[in-house]
Amino acid sequence: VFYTATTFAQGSYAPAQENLEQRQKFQDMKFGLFIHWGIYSILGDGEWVMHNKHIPYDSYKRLAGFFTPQQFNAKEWVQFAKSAGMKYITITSRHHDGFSMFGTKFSPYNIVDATPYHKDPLMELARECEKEGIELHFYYSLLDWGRPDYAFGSEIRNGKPVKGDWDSYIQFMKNQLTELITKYRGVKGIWFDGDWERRNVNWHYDEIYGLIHRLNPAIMIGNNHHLAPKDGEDFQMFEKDLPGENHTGFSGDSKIGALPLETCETINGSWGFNINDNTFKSSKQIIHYLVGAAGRNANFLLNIGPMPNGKIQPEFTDTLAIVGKWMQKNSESIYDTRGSYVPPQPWGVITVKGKTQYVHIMQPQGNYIFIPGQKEKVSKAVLLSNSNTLKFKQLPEGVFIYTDGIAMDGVDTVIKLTVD
Ligand code: JFZ
Repeated sequence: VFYTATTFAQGSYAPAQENLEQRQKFQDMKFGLFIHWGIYSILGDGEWVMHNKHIPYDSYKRLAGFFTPQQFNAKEWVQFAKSAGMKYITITSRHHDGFSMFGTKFSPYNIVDATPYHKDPLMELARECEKEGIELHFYYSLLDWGRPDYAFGSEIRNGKPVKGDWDSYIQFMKNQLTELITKYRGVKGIWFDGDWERRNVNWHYDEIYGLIHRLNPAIMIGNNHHLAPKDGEDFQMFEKDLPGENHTGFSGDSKIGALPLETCETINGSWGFNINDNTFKSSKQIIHYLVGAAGRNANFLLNIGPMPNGKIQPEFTDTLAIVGKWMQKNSESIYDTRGSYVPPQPWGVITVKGKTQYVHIMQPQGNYIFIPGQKEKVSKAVLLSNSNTLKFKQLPEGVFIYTDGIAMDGVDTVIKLTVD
């Protein structure tokens, strides 16, 4: 398939052909693993612990001396993602605490130089991902609580913090992003975050995005700024909200645009490891989120916070094993699909792949469901689970599908429609 640049053109950024192809691949993958892991994980109180507990930067820095994830095993993480049915991993390369979880020449405050571990887990992950056909994306924080050139807390005037050295900070980010893109072969995306902390500063996105796309035109750039997509971005993300929803209150400006969509959500209530968070979502809730995202034409990036020793807690592995089993039976209704033009219904959503439409009934309604505004003529309706045919009636205003007498699935009853 050939996608012209104008299909997605916005502003002055003209995505390269390999970028347009990557956007299709990105949308085909549908399900990814988000990982928040850093020296904050040691305290088991989330990735904001330094800020929330008012820990001075110089005290917080000592955590690096205790970071020895002896049980970290890239193979295990990649297999964990794969067996859950995930196709990509987005991991924190550097969060707001400013600690680099990768080997970098541009800051001594990194996992190779500042911890007794002395190894680069992101390099191991990159190699393993490439071997296993899993895509790797890097989360990268624009906000930095500790660097003197960023000068957290400084007043902003004329697009720059009054204190610090803004030019030096921007250059630092460019240097690190160059490392992340050129040294970690196979990286396919950069997930920016922290813009919202300094709304009136000049982030020099034109230069930063330009640099990334020069180094690798296929790289998918996304930014958790909760605003309309900016020139140079390749996908639009929604944090803790399905596209079109606004539960968090900060997706207010996030009108759905023309770019590929992604929504992220946590497996419990925390991004980074939180030893006191037992608000685990059920496998059913996670499957519903995934299906709900797919029906809204979006990827689902599900977050876990691994423990400081490098292990993933059993509550997460247990839940995702169930999700993986569901995917083994139902993934044809998820991968490579796009959301239907029929909006989400009280009973669920529809995903589309060519002449096949997958009707996902997540909230059974009684003896039938109604698909309003179904345009294409339906020639056949079968249950995905056993291929049994279902009765249906098509009217100009939509299609009735009769579900009486069929065994409804407790999670998601998938009906496969063949359309003309
Ligand atoms: C950010 C991070 O602060 C958080 O630690 C995590 O990495 C998450 C994925 O992203 O969280 C946000 C982002 C935006 C807002 C609030 C929290 N916001 O716009 O109010």
